[in-house]
Amino acid sequence: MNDTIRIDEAAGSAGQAPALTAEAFREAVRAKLKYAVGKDPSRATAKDWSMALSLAVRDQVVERWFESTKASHAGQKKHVYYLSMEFLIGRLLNDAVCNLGIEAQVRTACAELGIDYQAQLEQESDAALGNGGLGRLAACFMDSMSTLGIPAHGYGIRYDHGLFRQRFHDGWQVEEPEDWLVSSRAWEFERAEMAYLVKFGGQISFDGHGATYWRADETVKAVAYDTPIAGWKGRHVNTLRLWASRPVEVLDLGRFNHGDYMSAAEKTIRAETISRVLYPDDTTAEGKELRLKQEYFFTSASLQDILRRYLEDNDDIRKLPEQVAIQMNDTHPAIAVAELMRILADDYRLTFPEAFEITRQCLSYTNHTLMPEALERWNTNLFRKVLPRHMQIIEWIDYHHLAEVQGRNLPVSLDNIRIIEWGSEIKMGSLAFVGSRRVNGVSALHTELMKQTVFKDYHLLYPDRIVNETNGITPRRWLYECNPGLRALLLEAIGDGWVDNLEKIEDAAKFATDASFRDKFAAAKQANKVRLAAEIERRIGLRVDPTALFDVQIKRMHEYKRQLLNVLETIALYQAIRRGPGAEWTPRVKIFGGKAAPGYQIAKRIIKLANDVARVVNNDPIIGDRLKVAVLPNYNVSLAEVIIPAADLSEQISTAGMEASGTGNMKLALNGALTIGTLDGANVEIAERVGPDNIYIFGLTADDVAGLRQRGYNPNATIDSDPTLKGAIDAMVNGTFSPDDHGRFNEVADRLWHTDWFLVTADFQSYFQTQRTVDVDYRDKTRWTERSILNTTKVGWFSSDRTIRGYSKDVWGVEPNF
Ligand code: GPW
Repeated sequence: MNDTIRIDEAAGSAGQAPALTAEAFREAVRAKLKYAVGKDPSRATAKDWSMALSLAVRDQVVERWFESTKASHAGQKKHVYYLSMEFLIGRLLNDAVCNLGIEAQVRTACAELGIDYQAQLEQESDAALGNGGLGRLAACFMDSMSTLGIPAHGYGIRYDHGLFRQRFHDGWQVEEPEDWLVSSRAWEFERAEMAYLVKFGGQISFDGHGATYWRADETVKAVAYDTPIAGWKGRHVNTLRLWASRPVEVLDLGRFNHGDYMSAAEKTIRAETISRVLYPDDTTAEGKELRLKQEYFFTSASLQDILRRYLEDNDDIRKLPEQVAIQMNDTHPAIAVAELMRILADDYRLTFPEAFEITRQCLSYTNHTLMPEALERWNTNLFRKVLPRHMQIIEWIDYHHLAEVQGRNLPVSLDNIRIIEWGSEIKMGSLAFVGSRRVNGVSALHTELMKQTVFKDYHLLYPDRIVNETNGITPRRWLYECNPGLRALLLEAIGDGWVDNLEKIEDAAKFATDASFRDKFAAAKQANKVRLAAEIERRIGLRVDPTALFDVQIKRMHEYKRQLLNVLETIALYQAIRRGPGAEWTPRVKIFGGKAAPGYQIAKRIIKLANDVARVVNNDPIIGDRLKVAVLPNYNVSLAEVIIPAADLSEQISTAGMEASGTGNMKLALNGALTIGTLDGANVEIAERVGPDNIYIFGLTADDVAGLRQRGYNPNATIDSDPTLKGAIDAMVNGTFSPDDHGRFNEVADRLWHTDWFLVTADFQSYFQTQRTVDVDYRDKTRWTERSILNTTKVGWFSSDRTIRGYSKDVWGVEPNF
């Protein structure tokens, strides 16, 4: 049965989305339900329909995918490879439908089949193969590379279990395994024949004639799973290739036949463990053996695949850099430096100096943090045990690099540029830097700090290597798809040029003073808030007033992101309202969402604090609708898609100098939220673009923070001199929010009193005052909407399309096709 759909070839060749009729699509879904899912309509569950629908849409994507692959081969252009431990993709059905421009037909077909499109979308599980910003950035980049027609592959790990599901039990975070594969399989193709061997451990020997042998003591097979990623209008489709780890032999038959069933399966379990789970730590490096194996596993398989593809059309391995640009998303794939050298030297018999030259022309490295606890270091003993050959290669690189530098007579400290520190730890950031063509930061401020701090000496040695590529977000998912109300308004006002050229959204800035546009803009926001209010009630049973100010902080729970500052302000506001309920208050709903790493005790306690505060505030009859606190469990991409369009105020309140960029800040501003934030990461650039009247900046600058920390900050005096702050901290420890356990937050308070490394107390007053200005400003609805429109229309520069154009030019040396 041929159940693919005839596409209008004339339209297709013009680079436009081919026409697809609703009837043809409806029949395709019917056929999928019957022949691929194996169900009769009368028996089909919602999941069955959703699968049939996804498979029918997938066929549409596959058509363009083949064309793109053929065109890339024929074009013989340089190919981009994006290596990332994390891809936080989220759901794919609506994304594919919107990118292909077939939403109308799909909706009509669904209606005719008697199924609800929206409900179908919610059947799909959220592919959470990432922790937070870094993984979501990789997903936005995949979207943009397809949209720009850049031939590219994303490479990562096909974890059986992505990021844990978060539940609250009595306000405490509880982690549960998630099972995305149960319903997301519709989008991937297993490539059983695309498999590579990856070795670990063992011994190295030399034959005396220049050949090196690595006799490993463990070998696993990396099997490819491909997901097509369609760009805007389906003009180009790239591949996300994720590797699953499998045993080389399925079963130890010898042991099995001896009745030793358990140990017969042992190798299988050992091998499959490598791609079993995503490490749930965000911006903290854990020096665990399994993590190292995961990093090497996907990097090695990806490099083997890259070289195989290169050699299909080329025969001179030395010309690899002309065809191949490999991006390392942070240091997680930094072992690529040693692995590519190993392959070139040991398999292709190039000398180390030759191999090193080629390697550093192919690879580039993106740094996403300067926080010491996040910079990966590997113990040399562990490393030598798992990757003995790579240890030798890294020792060679370190030695030769130092020798090269010593000859240059520059004022750098050799200790600062060593890759192997004290002979006992490998600094992966240093390895990545030395092995790269370009190294980039992710916002202007962050790149500047890279040059001044962590990579200071390297920057002296290689002044052209560090470049800035400020992060961006895809306007397809983060406006067109998640905010249909605003999308429709923009389409009506300025057409659709902004969808793949987001700076055009500025054409709508002139409507900020147009009363009728403003009303429609406000109405779209209001509808989104009603939708979110319903979701809040559904999830946590809390009723909120959808006309209140929606104040949103959604991101991983981390001390440096300072959810605690927000909670303290909530407490202080609660106390103020209680003292004077008759005053003029601006009704507010504080919305929190975010997971804490399972081992991050203090972050988990702050979640508990937020929940305890929420319980007390939400049930206090004196407070009523003046203040509500909604702590939403299991924040993920899909929940973000509901929260972001509904936000009025975006909390970006990290300690200045600590958030490399942030990307939630961009998503919220694009959807019309005003930012309250510090001059940190990309907030600085957002402020430049929206202008000082349309953003609330408060607190210490990165320079202030550095100075204060150097002088030694004493929070005591600050707390004692600010009764509002002191009142809030006191309430935290006197049992107001934890009557069952007065001591529950003692440790949190002690940290504030004694060290306060993240300078929560230092910024409190400025933050609290700024929030009161927000209260007053929000009451002027006309003016607020005007400023909200100016946020939406002035942040077009933060499209990930712009970011990818930057990488193409400054880092990869490729030319976008669109
Ligand atoms: F530690 N980021 C993240 F730098 O989400 F590797 N996970 C991580 O493990 C790291 C960084 C790492 C984030 C940054 O914290 C955020 O500021 C940035 O916007 C994002 O990466 C994308 O660049």
